[in-house]
Amino acid sequence: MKRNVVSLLLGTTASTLCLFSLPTLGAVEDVNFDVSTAAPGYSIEGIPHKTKTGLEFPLKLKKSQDNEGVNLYGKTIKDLLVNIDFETSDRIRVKIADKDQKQVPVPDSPLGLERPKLRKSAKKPNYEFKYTDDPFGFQVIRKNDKAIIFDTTNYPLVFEDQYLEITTAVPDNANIYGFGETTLPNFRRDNIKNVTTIFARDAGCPFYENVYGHHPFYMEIRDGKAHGALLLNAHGMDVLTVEGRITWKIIGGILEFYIFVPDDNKPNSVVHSYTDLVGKPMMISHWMLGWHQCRWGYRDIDHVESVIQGYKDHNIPLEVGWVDIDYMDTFQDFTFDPKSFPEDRMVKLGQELHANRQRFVVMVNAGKHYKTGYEAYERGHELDVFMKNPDGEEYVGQVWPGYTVYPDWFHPNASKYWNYHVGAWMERLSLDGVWIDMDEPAAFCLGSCGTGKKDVSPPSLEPWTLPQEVQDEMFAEEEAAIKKLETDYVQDSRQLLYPNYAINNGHGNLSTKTGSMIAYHYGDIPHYDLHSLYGHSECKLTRDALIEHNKTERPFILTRSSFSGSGRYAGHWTGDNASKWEYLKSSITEIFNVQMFGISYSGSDVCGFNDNTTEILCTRWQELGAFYPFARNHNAKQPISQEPFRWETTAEATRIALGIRYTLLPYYYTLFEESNRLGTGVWRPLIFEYPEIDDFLDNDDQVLVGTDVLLSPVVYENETSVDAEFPPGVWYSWYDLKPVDSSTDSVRTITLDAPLTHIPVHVRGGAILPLKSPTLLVDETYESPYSLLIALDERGEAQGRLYIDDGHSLEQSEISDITFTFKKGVLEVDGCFGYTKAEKLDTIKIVGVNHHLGDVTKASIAHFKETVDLTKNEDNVIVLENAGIDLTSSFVVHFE
Ligand SMILES: *[C@@H]1O[C@H](CO)[C@@H](O)[C@H](O)[C@H]1NC(C)=O
Ligand SMILES: *[C@@H]1O[C@H](CO)[C@@H](O)[C@H](O)[C@H]1NC(C)=O
Ligand SMILES: *[C@@H]1O[C@H](CO)[C@@H](O)[C@H](O)[C@H]1NC(C)=O
Ligand SMILES: *[C@@H]1O[C@H](CO)[C@@H](O)[C@H](O)[C@H]1NC(C)=O
Ligand SMILES: *[C@@H]1O[C@H](CO)[C@@H](O)[C@H](O)[C@H]1NC(C)=O
Ligand SMILES: *[C@@H]1O[C@H](CO)[C@@H](O)[C@H](O)[C@H]1NC(C)=O
Ligand SMILES: CC(=O)N[C@H]1CO[C@H](CO)[C@@H](O)[C@@H]1O
Repeated sequence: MKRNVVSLLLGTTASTLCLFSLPTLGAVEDVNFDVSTAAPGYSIEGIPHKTKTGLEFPLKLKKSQDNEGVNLYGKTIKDLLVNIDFETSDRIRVKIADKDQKQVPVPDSPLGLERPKLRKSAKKPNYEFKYTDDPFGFQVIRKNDKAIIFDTTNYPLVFEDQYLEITTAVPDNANIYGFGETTLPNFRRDNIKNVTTIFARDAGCPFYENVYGHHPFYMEIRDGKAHGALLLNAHGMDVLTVEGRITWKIIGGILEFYIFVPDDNKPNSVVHSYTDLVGKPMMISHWMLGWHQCRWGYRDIDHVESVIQGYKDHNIPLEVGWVDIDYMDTFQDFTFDPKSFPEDRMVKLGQELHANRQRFVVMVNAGKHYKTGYEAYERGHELDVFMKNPDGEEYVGQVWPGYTVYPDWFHPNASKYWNYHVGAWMERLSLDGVWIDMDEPAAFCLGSCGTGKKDVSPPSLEPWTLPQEVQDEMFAEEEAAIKKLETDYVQDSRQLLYPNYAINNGHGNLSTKTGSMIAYHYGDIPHYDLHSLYGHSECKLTRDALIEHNKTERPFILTRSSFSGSGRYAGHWTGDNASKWEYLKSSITEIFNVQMFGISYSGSDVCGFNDNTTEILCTRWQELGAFYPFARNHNAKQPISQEPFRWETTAEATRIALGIRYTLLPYYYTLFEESNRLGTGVWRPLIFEYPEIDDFLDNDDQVLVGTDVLLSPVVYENETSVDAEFPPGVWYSWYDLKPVDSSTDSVRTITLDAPLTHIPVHVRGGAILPLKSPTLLVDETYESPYSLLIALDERGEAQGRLYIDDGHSLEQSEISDITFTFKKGVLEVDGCFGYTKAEKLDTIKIVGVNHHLGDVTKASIAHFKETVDLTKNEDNVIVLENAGIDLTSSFVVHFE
């Protein structure tokens, strides 16, 4: 569930109107896109000296007339220290920090980011670093083509306690991707004049505004070559992408840039380098690849059971049953609604799902009811783990149960607290994972919630539904209370509640609808400095708690809020979108971004969260959603039901598309292993695989699953065909195995038929895909023998890979990593065969044989020294059936 406040206004005419208007931010016109030319800048003091890993030198503020350009929005910091670290051959760090170390960087801990401990500087870096002394500026130059990929030398550097500004030059019309989290229709950024605000926020996906996660990372593709940069900073910021430059305007912390320059200049390698730093995406279990069903607003447990039955009755795969906050007793974590979701029935539901080899996941929220006698409050209070107000009392927000307190994940007792609650909860319901929500953290207070409200009920559980005058009054009261706390108790010299530089935050004031900026974390650090790390740190502690509970299973966590590196702990859904065509389309962009941020297990709510879906929209969405790395249909409370079996066309389209997904399970799983090892996304934009092809720079309508499967979905209303772009080479339709076109050396745009229940899917000539025979369940599908689809390229060759392990254990003692190579009529199967459980390969299908293997009728399997007949039931395709080969050692098959 979840969602922002605007979404709850659905059903009123006023908000319905606003749902259709794209940018809702009144403040956009107020954004100052200029750079601060008045700022005096800094110069290097003395001679830079070498460190073990690079260079270090102090900077001093330059003199300016009458201090002009000083204290623009905060207090100018005069003395800085620069560290340049040549960390690896493809990564350089440029850190500009205040000499006194008063500014709060991202903590060097798993709750922030564990920085690598390096002893020496990279031997042969792919980059050069240059700087100017007066004023100080720097450049990073890519060695292999001398391109200046980062260049601050012609722009001001501003370093104040609450305002930092830095700019890099980029080419006009630069191809920039990333910066988030924000919901965008297009993957390639608007680089003419745009702002991306980065600050974790509970908001139902308004386009162009900041939403749940904080990811100050981008990639640029220039002349077919890619590089990337992360500004590791957790403070609120505006990133201005303007013709010729990128400007960061940040309200705190330090400037800590990591610039990624892989030697092969490939986009995927940039993601690889980035995730070397922030952490690789978590490895998933087989079952997590199955289809998930959820809804906020299931009336009672019978309703949930009827939905699960509905899937069965319509022969649609369902792997995981989910329950949103509805099951809770007055929305309190770790409780049961005694009437609609009694504990015994919930326990039984978990047991039934397991008996049917399905899985069970429920929601847990961040805020805990501030109520005497409520266990999750009392225990946390005893351990003293909740965030504090400046007066030392527990900080109070408001979420679904009423007034709430918030665990401070930075507190030393937090893991003790969380391990207990999460562990006990998993045990009690025999859950397979948890869904953590409202972890921005969300709070419903209109201004900011106050202090001392234990056992008190708020004026309304949904304050945004009150008449505007009442809301205004509450806002004023809340603001007054928080201001008083600030005046009476806060020692900080900064303006934490209302910093002078107002980032373009969608909710306006920073504390609105989230934790107060003057709530405190352990070590007296104001929320102002850690806000965007709340969800990330909760993910880390939740993962620890799940592992503590079951030390052998891969944990399952789905989170709404995230930070750079959260992908190592959790998956992410893109939040509370709406059942609208724009959101079906933008889900592609969002998933591309999130994949690039290192969160491979990600998807959007299929058929849309808010608003009524339609049969056609839901059908198209199911078709595409069936291929999301994380695939779940999820709905809000008010809209009409949208499970895929509600309409026969939707059911039919879903059966077809999920049939393909389940067939591709070994391919997906192999991609997830690669992602876990290298960082690369499971879903990729075409430009990531074909960076030299300019046509793909702004293609965000089509999706590559890995390198070999191309989706060309219908994402526009009423369309029944797709103009799909195909990279050079042969591409075969998944359905009839016919090549799309014979031209092989250029990009082709081909109009594909896409009647309502059909999503065009193509396989790359040159690929070998490991497949299974689909059933309604993942485990059962996995029990079927493997088959191979060999799609020949124009030379009659193909390659592929298959990763096998037990599919669920955290540590694997046996794995197989198998490579398939097809050349000149011979299939060679090689690699490592550590997984000893017998895995059969039964069918080998070769596609595109006419030019290469036209007359072949027999195959001999060297390993078995026998010859088998081939069938040729379709033009251009030959099939070897009932091969019965054990995938436990290398072998060769000759097609004669
Ligand atoms: C950002 O770009 C989009 C798409 O071009 C545009 O609709 C939006 O208004 C721009 N935002 C600003 C602040 O200019
Ligand atoms: C952790 O909890 C214990 C037990 O309640 C308490 O005595 C201790 O003060 C807590 N630690 C901190 C750092 O608050
Ligand atoms: C932010 O807070 C200030 C001070 O209380 C108030 O005047 C202003 O209206 C608030 N802005 C928004 C967008 O809520
Ligand atoms: C961990 O989970 C697996 C799979 O559900 C189960 O088989 C195993 O018994 C669990 N281990 C413990 C210690 O609970
Ligand atoms: C959704 O559909 C229901 C049932 O047809 C209708 O009552 C409701 O008003 C619709 N909601 C919206 C926001 O259109
Ligand atoms: C789609 O078709 C319906 C029914 O003919 C029509 O009402 C709607 O406006 C069309 N939508 C678009 C985007 O053309
Ligand atoms: C629930 C919902 O629709 N949320 C947002 C969806 O996007 C529109 C358009 O950007 C916003 O106005 C809504 O608030």
